[in-house]
Amino acid sequence: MFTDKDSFKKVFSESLIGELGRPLEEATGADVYKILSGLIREYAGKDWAATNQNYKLQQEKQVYYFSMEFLIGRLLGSNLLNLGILDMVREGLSELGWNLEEIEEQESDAGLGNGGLGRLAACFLDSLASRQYAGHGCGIRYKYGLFEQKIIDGDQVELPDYWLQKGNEWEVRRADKSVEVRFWGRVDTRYEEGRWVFETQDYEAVSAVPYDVPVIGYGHHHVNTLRLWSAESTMITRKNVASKHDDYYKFLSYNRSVESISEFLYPDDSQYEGKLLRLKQQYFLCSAGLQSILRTFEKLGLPYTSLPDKIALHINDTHPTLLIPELMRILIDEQQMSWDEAWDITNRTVSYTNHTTLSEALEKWPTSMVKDLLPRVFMIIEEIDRRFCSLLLAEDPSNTDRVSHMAILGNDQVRMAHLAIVGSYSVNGVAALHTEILKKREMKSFYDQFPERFNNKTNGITHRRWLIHANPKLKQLISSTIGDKWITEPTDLLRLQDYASDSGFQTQIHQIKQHNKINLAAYIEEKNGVKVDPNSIFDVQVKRLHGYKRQLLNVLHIIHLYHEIRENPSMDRVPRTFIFGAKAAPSYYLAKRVIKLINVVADVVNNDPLVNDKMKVVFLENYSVSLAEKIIPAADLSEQISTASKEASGTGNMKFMMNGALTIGTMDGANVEMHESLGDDNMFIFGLRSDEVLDYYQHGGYDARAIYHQDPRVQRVLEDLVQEGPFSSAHRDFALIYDSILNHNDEYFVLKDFDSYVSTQLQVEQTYLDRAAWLNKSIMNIAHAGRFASDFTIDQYASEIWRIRPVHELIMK
Ligand code: 26V
Repeated sequence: MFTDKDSFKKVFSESLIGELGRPLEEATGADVYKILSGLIREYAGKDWAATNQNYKLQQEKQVYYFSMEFLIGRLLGSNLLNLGILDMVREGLSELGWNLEEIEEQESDAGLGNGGLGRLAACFLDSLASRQYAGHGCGIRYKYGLFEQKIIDGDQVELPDYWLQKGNEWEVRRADKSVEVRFWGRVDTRYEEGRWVFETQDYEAVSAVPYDVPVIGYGHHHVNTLRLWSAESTMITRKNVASKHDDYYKFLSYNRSVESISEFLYPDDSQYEGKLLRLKQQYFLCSAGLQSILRTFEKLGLPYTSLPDKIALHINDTHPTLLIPELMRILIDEQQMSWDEAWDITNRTVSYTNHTTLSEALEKWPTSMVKDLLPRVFMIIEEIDRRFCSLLLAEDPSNTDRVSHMAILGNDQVRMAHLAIVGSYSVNGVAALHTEILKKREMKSFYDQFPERFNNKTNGITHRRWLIHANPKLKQLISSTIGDKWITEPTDLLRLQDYASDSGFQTQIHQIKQHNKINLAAYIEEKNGVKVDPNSIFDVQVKRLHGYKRQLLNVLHIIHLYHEIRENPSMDRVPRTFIFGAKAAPSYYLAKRVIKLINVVADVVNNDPLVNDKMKVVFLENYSVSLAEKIIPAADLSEQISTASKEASGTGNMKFMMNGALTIGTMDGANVEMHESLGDDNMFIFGLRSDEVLDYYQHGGYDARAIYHQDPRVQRVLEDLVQEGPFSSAHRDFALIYDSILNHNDEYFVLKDFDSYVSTQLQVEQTYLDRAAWLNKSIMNIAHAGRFASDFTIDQYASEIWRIRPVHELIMK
């Protein structure tokens, strides 16, 4: 196709003419993006085919990562990088008069995820391919991704994200690989030739059509597949449409209901709601994914007893847990296996990751809903539950409390986490602290029952997207200082420790940070019309908006600072720019009030000449993967201030660290492990520890009002939320926030941690004044970030959970 810059330029120009009939001079940015991405897909196509061919020949064990979310963002840049042709293409385009970074902006973000869980799935796909594992993604091709956020008058407004409008250059529709998924109906049970036969009648059939996206690994011509399923009406139903007028309308309405299955991503991150359509989506993913996997498996010509040797099925949180009864159904009803045989295979094939201990996020489906929608699957869940409960009872006949506490079915609900644990051979948490909390508290009885299943896999991030692609100047500097080895072995970044106090190196780190800050400042001015000072501390909190993440603590500190500076305008304070980005679930009213509060505070602060040269506040709308890539490289300070015990891991914390930001944070999630590497010298830790928080939850004893009465600073900032004044008025009503703190006893301990947060922020300022000291810490952060590369995490999943090794013997181009 093309092998160097000149042949690239030639092929590119010819394709423009050949495919769009446009000469170079007349091409638009959109044309250039379309042709370029098409060429790249074709370029990777050979490797994709070769990888698949090799899997077939070697009969390699395949891992399938089932996830309702893959927050992959844009693919052009990361694909060029992983193919090793980024610089060549950038230069070639530049000689043709185009800037690659601007062309990248033409691509819509694939926002098929809510937050951490979905982005983790995307980082894992990148690492699976880059480390040459046979590991694929299995998800849903939502027509609408996570809503687009607009800020109007300070409020969040949600707009549909029709990301496919301009087409998706990376996907390939594979209609020939469609499968049928069945809903509703009733089960006929009969005894035939010595065994029970279960047959579902009068079901509604839906056609699941896969769209495959190549997942291109770094440097090895290794290309895996992300298979995203789309729901369509089946041909059979279409043919069944009689000429009768009435049936035609019935068909149209059936068609609409079918297509709604893959219509949109549920935006309610961390908040469970028992919606029928969501249950349909989950079963649709599990059934379609599993059928296509088993088709591939059957081509190997091996008995089903060898399934666990050839296939690993991983479920990302409980959302795809129906995989367990669905696999049982296929093995028993279609492969005529006995229960015990089927259970043994299922139990040795499925593994599960837990991503949260928030009780409001635990999925519990109403039994009647599962029973009606999936009658045969429900029978199997009942049987799994019956056997599990009798096992518990046999072990400890007097302890019926334990049985009802651990049962899969209880209170007319199907408890998905229980089903996931009982049906899997591995259950992992996503950071050391989180896994300990699962074992000792949230899932203690299951840990006591199956201790060998529980393990920790601390999350990671792909350094290719989050450092090499997002921060090319930093990448350049690192490579010219310690060589390129860190690119394939990220822990080699540790060698940067030797340069932490080197003033020449510090200056270069500083210059890169300034360059990134100037770029972000330009973006802020363009989007928000606010001029910010690139010499101020860029203090950043970007993540989903949730009570436990405590954006409120950050805002209360800003209000406090505002008062301090106004009272004493000549006071010597280091200028700060507070930057926020966050989407709130559309129905999470309190979270939306916090967005409004941030915007109101921003408006007041940014327009007050008394404070204005010392502080600015900006809320960047529509936080997304591509926006994160602009913000994170420009951050000085990373806010990771969740109520200890509540943030399972966090992954934003790792991205900031890798880009040289210092963290102010609680001892929560992966912050604990960051602190283990960095020590007190290189991280700002404050606030309650998780044990203290959990003890308060268990035994009570916290009184938010007492703090309000003791601390005049707290009183002042809280009264600002409800008294007529700079921040509040009749149409700026923050009484709900005030109530949540004082009348509902501050569930997330904002007041309790306020004092230590304020004093730690002062420490941050003092440190920033000493530029050499700050840069030293910044370099130490980059140096220790290699441990949090997802390549490392994936190696652990591969060897300890999935039992697979990298595939090195690929047929090369
Ligand atoms: C939950 C639900 C509940 C049902 C409705 C839709 C929906 C969508 C997403 C979720 C997932 C919430 C769990 C989650 O995202 N956890 C985050 O996982 C990250 C990756 O492990 C981790 O870093 C974050 O700490 C954790 O909050």
